[in-house]
Amino acid sequence: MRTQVAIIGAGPSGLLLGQLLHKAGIANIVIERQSGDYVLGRIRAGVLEQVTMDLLAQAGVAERALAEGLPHDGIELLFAGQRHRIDLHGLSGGKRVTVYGQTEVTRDLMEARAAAGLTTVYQAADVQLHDFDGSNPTVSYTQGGQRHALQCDFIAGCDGYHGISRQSVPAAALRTYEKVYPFGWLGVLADVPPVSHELIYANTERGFALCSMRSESRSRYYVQCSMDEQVENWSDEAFWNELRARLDPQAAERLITGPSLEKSIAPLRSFVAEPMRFGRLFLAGDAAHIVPPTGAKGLNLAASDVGYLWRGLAEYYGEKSSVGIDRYSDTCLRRVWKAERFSWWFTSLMHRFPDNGPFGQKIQEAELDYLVRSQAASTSLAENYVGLPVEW
Ligand code: RFL
Ligand code: PHB
Repeated sequence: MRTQVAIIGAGPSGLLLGQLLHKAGIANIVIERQSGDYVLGRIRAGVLEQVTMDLLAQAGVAERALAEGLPHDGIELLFAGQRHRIDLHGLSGGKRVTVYGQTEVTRDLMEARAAAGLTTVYQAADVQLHDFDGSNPTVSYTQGGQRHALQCDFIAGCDGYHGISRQSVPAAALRTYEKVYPFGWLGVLADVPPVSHELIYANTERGFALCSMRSESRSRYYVQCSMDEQVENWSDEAFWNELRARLDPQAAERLITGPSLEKSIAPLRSFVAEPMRFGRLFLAGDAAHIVPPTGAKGLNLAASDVGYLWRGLAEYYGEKSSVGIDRYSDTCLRRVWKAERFSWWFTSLMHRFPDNGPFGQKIQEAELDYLVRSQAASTSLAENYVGLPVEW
């Protein structure tokens, strides 16, 4: 088998890249370890920047996100018992975000890929990458008990943090940066109307909480928890009680509870691998970098990586120029590090850290107060939250 670009991973990065390359007339095959249903069962991101929406439109898959996604012009910060609105739209010169689940983005991309008749190999075991430092890269994998080899011009490693692509790069060629946070997020998805029409990020004595949503009738809530906790030990009732205790009285009263559709604990991590290109292998999305979810940046960064990679590859095949792919890593990393900084900062500001101490606590309170009283500080939050500009 041969294709132009072999894409490892059918998450949002891999599927979006596949669709954009297809639109540019570039052949590609996606190789995914799991089944399609398994990929769709993972509940993750919910907030899309305009840059991500624009890329979905360029890939021809924005119709449902535009029709069903909820445009949000602001977020609320809750601390010291009071909510404060950050006017994202007003402070960012008219930008907004769209609340639309990653599951739905993935579903739309899968359907578009199937409709275009493009090949996706699901349940591919023991995926291995070969010769990407030479001119004839190959991807091998086992499916249905048989070993297959896929030859290609380039490999796009879109296989997430635990994927094989980054691990295939010789350790000496890779520099990694990592920070692990001393807590996780316990998340619940439920078919109940959201407590408020905008997202609420709460810093409380009991820890961080986030009220998000997927639609007018489906809510997504999170509470900061210790990484020693077991999800099985959290009944729905215990979760709702903990969330309610972290809200202001008005929100607590409005909170509608119901059976959870999904409940999970996610660790929080900051991670970057540099560079994002090795010969004919490109890393994109979570395969190259992880942010803690507080700033809602993970999926959006994955999309902007893909935006650069797709443009670089289209230039390579169309104009026979390798300028775009040669600049890929540096250009992506400039945006990645700014999103890393923002996600780390917002995480540090909104969570209770076991080792913060009374001085750290007072500094956090002062910064929160400054953030909502200073237009300069609120503007910086808004500018980052809606998404920093891309360089294309
Ligand atoms: P994914 O989604 O992990 O997809 C990678 C795919 O690769 C497959 N794979 C392999 N395939 C073949 N061979 C192998 N050896 C393979 N190993 C793995 C996997 O099965 C999978 O299908 O990475 P991708 O595409 O780069 O997408 C990244 C996003 O999923 C991620 O950044 C976001 O979900 C992060 N995130 C958020 N991002 C936002 O922009 N806004 C948000 O509001 C937001 N909220 C979140 C989040 C992540 C969370 N968790 C659970 C980490 C909330 C949470 C709780
Ligand atoms: C979500 O809806 O899952 C979500 C929203 C905002 C975040 C993180 C997660 O910052």
